[in-house]
Amino acid sequence: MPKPTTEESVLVKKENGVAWITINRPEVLNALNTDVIWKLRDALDDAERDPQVRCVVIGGEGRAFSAGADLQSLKKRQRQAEISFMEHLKEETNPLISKMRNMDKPIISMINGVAAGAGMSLALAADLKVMAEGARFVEAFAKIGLIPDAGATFLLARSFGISKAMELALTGDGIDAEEAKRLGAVNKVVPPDQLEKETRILAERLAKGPKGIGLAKRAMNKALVSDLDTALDYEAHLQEIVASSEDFKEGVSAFNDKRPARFQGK
Ligand code: T3D
Repeated sequence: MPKPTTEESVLVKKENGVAWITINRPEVLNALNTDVIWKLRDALDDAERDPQVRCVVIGGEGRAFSAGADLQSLKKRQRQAEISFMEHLKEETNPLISKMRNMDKPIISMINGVAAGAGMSLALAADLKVMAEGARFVEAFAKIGLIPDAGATFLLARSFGISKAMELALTGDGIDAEEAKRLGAVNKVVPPDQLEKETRILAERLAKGPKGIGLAKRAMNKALVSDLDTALDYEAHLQEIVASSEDFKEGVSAFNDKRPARFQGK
């Protein structure tokens, strides 16, 4: 599929080892069109390659995180009969979700407001979630006649438990931040005016972490879809790799010297 280019629909800034990636279409609650999806993928590819970046934050500009698929451009594409959902998902959206789960750097979603449909999937695909009080998830697919996508069928039950996940998937209903936290789907719920500060504290802490963080993410995600023996084998394999890292040497030295470790991510 052609890779369109529009300026500024996704903003990226890098500070103190953290890449801040912001969807910037506040007038449509950061709805996801093809352009945004490609730009998110580019931003993640860049963050993955950049050795200075050791943690990523994904957020939304304005009052929403993301309202999911852009229903205006979807309607236009339906009218022009140029939409193959399967092609779009397989070639554009699915690789974005896979990249988030598979890259060896931690990703935090900073959920400032509503996260709906594929926007909810995007938020849940992150490794850690910090959510503002008053923000909410809306599993909007059923309301417009679609099934959950962008990884929702995988992520919902793992985030909320199967009963709530099924309820959300079949009704298209929403769930508020406090309930999402109670069910274990998000890590922190904070007052809106503290959201960026709290996210920054967490992100910069992870950005100072050891190389092992990325491999821990990989092992945890693999274990979600494997049996115990496979998980044990994979842990042993990755531990062998991380045990020869500079950060492991530094971690042990720092412990013995009774000082804080200074990890380099190597
Ligand atoms: O890559 C892929 O395409 C993957 C495929 C994904 C499929 C999906 O994601 S399906 C789900 C698509 N999303 C939705 O169905 C959600 C639609 N939006 C809403 O239900 C509501 O807007 C919200 C619950 C998210 C928020 O409600 P509220 O009352 O806070 O805001 P609002 O007044 O409805 O929206 C504000 C504006 O944003 C409004 O525009 P206007 O009237 O001010 O000019 C509205 O049309 C626009 N907007 C909201 N959501 C979308 C949108 N424009 C385009 N696409 C949207 N999804």
